[in-house]
Amino acid sequence: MTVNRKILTLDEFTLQQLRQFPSATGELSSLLRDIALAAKRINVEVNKAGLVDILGDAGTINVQGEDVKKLDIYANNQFMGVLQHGISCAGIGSEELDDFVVFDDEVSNNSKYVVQFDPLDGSGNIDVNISIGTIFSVYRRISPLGTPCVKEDFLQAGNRQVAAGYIIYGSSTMYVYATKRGVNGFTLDPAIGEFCLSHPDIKCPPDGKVYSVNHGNFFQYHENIREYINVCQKKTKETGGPYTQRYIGSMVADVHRNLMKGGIFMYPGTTDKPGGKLRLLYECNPFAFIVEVAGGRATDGTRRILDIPPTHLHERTPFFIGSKNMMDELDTYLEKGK
Ligand code: P6P
Repeated sequence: MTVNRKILTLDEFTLQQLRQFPSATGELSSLLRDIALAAKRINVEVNKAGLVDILGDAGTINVQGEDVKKLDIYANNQFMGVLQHGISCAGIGSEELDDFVVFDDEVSNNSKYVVQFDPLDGSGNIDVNISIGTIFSVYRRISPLGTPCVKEDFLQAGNRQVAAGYIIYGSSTMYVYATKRGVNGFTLDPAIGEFCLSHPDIKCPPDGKVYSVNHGNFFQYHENIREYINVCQKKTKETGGPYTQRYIGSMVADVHRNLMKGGIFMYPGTTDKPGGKLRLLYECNPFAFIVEVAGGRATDGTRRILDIPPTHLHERTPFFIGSKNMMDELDTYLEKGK
């Protein structure tokens, strides 16, 4: 008897994927479900941020030197909690923590994966009700099973990711994750408290009409980038435009929109921040993995993001990501004068 299930929950989907690989241990599926549980708990708090005293600064400064919002801490602790008490994760790296955390218990030391995450990206937007998000990246550890994970487990290039994903807390709450087999999106159904498959096999359109960049930094960008931005503004129907500029200061929301509808997101280096602002390990690598699996591209302006060898946990990189043909056109400007 075939069971007709029009709407698959995340649990059912991951188990369905697992059944296709009888030799799989189920650790990755379990890890993805653990992340979903933490996301559901965070979603409850995000949705009532204006109603309870969880809003506003926690009065502390994080390793990035930024005011830490109480939700940042709550979100960080939720992810650490589910991962530490699961069966799949040996340790974590987080935007909110100075160094990586080794769980160092018998089950964790025998777990195959380590996870990097930004628990609540765009948290500066919490107080003004703009969409925010969680970003995560999963690696198979390179240190021997049965021992505590080590720093090298967290400093692998992005092309070694096993899975990556994000949760966007917006008009609805969506959980999007990629493995090498594809990108799938799940929308939270509050009625049953489950993420349900709503966007199977997401593909990034090869072309788009949206460019996302902080124009306030325009005169701090390299001249080749300024030239490309001017080209975006001059696009006509005849040249694949007109383009629209959309930038809401929350990367998860900006990149999600461009992934779904086509577009390009840019956070270039500036004269103030030549190395860029965004973090390689837990912001750029996960999105680069997701967008590449969906057919798009991601670079630092010169190198493929996924090929950059990390040197430390919180390193920054210039970041360009989006529709393949838009990225290819951007490259023609970035290569000038090289
Ligand atoms: P700016 C949020 O703080 C964030 O890390 C990303 O989510 C966002 O895209 C970017 O910074 C916005 O930075 O300098 O343009 O305000």
